[in-house]
Order: sequence, then C-alpha cells, then structure tokens
Amino acid sequence: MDLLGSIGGQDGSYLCELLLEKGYCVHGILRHRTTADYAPLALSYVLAAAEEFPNKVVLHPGDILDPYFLLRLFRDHSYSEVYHLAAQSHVGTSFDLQLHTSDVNALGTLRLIQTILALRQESKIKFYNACSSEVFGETRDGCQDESTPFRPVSPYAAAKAFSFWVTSSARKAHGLFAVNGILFNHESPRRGLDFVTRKITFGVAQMHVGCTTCITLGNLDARRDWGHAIDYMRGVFAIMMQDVPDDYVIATGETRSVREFVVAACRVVGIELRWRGTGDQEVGVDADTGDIRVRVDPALYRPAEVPFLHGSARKATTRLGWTPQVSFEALVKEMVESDLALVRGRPAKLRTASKL
Ligand code: G4F
Repeated sequence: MDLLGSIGGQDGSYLCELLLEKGYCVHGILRHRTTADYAPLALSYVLAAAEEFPNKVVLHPGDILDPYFLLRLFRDHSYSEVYHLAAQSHVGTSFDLQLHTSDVNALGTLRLIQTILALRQESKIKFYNACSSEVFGETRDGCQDESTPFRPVSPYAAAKAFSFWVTSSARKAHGLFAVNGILFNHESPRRGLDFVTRKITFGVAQMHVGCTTCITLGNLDARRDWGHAIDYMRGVFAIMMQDVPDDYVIATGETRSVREFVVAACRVVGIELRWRGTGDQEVGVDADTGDIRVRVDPALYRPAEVPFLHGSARKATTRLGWTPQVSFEALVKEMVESDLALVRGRPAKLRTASKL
C-alpha cells in the first residue's frame, strides 16, 4: 500500500495513475485547500480515479502540518512506500509566505520522517522526498547534477535544501530507505495556472479564441530545463524501485528560455512572434498583424531569480535506465491543444500516466 502526500496536484495525480497501473492500492493526503488551488484539472483526475476505483484509491483529507493527523494515518495503515510530494510549490509566492513555505516544505518533510521513526516503521517503509532543481539557485552555466553545490536564493529553495538534508540524514542515521528526487521543471496540461508554462499555454489558447489579446509575463530570459510530468513520475517510481537508496537528478538535459517557450506556444496556433524594445518595454508582436501579444510587467519579476537551470540526468539514465520520452515541442503542443479544448468548453481526452 502506498501513501501519496499530497495527491491533489499535477505530480500526485499522474503518480496515482502510474501506481494504480502497477497494481498498488493508493492512499493520498488531500489538503482541504486543494479545491481552491490553481490545479483543478489535476484534482479532477484524482477524484475521478477515487470514484472509479473506491477500493484502490483512498483519500485522506488532512495536512502534513498536523503531526497528530500524520501519527493517526501511519498508526492506522500499513504503508510500504511513501511519496512525499506535499509542498507550497510556487517559488514566487515563497517570498511572501516565507514561514508557511518553510513549515510545509522543510518541517513538513521532517514531520513525516519523524512520524515514521516514532512509530518504529523505518524498516518497512520506503520514503521518497520531492526535492527540486531550484536548490541549485545561483549557478550560471554548465549542467547541474547530484554533485553540484546547492546555492538557494529563495525561501522555497532553502526549505527544499533542508528537506534534502533531513532525508539523506534519515537514510544515514536511521537506516530508513529515504531518497531524494532532484526534479527539474516538469509540466503538463495538469500544471497549475500560476506556473509560467501553463500561464502561457492557457493565455495563447484564450488569445486564439478571442477571450484575450495579450499575455503579461515577468522575466523572459530565465532559462529552465522543462520536461513532461509523466516522464518524471516514471523516474520517481524507478528511484523507489532500487534496492539501494540514493538521490537522483531527473532532467531532460535541454534548457530553454521563457521567451522560447512563449514563441513555441504561439507557433502552435499559427502566431509568429517578433520582439521589439528592451527591458520592461519589450513586447512580443504578431508578425502578421502587428498586434502586441506579449508584454512585460516588472511586478512579476522575482526578488531573487534563478537565471539558468540545465540538468544532467546521467546517473538516472545509467543506473535506472530512465530517459525522457516527450520532447519540448511535443510538450508545448500538448499543453496548448489541451487549453484550446478547455477554453472552447470541450475538454480533450488527455494523456494519462496509465491506461485507465
Ligand atoms: O513556472 P515557474 O513559476 O517555475 P519555477 O519557479 O522554475 O519553479 C518550478 O520548478 C521547480 C523545479 O526547478 C519546482 F521546484 C517548483 O515547485 C516549480 O514547480 O517559473 C519559471 C520561470 C521563473 O524564472 C520565473 O521568474 O519563469 C519566470 N516567469 C516569467 N514570467 C514567470 C512569469 N513565472 C511565473 N510563475 N509567472 C510569470 O508570469
């Protein structure tokens, strides 16, 4: 039996499907706030799976902030694998909600580990911690891998660095099968609307049907290593299937700027962008019509930015046999097409992590 904390977001929903396909019974922590989050599409898949397979998907409304909730959960159920995905996952928001972000992302991880240790369950549980490439922070060039030093620049990344170290410490000090996945950015049609990729694809879809004329973005030159969340959840599962616990980077090995993402997304609906101006005054213009399609708003800049992420998943490829299957272009196309269907009121049948 597996526990997903939490199950209601993009990653939880795909991992739930993958685990069901592997024959697991999946328990998931569903934060009561999830319904108001920006990833309602992901949540709808989880709720549908729970309805279709009531004996295989069990939802536990709760919160990893509450240690007594965790104690009851682990006391009353016998878990063999725990996938800790719960997080305040928005980096920009972490500058405004620093203590909350630390409480969930850093201490939340420790609460889970402490619960396992307090109940003496360390010999029968495998524990996965969702770390993040954000911990690499200020690195400017080269590829980041498992040996790259952490240089966090946001409260989010500082908390994730803490979560990394308490996880590896539990492995060394207590013999818990505890592993970190250092995942680079991973996207999909189920991504929340407050992340830049989905904000762009939803905006492009809205422009295409005439609901809006322009997308407003922050830093266009930040570079990310963007992969597909389904590929990344396969990687997470492979990390947990090893006999020897270890930490792994999961990345595509390609890096693109926000600017390149928006150009690719516009191209899916036949818009070719030309860039005019510089800095805050820069605009992306429809080459055919001259209409402004992209503007910059400095209010969307981060107080401290990670300018460049480019991962090397060589260890995962060598040891786990993991490679990404979905290209950047296919990812962007899938997201735009899904959002086009959404804004037209006819949600497409989307790719799922399993054959549900
Ligand atoms: O989509 P983002 O908000 O993702 P970010 O900050 O890279 O974090 C994501 O990936 C991490 C893995 O490295 C995860 F740990 C984390 O939980 C999350 O999933 O922003 C991507 C880039 C940033 O540089 C940001 O400054 O896009 C830039 N950006 C430009 N305009 C924008 C916007 N980001 C957002 N959210 N909204 C904008 O309008």
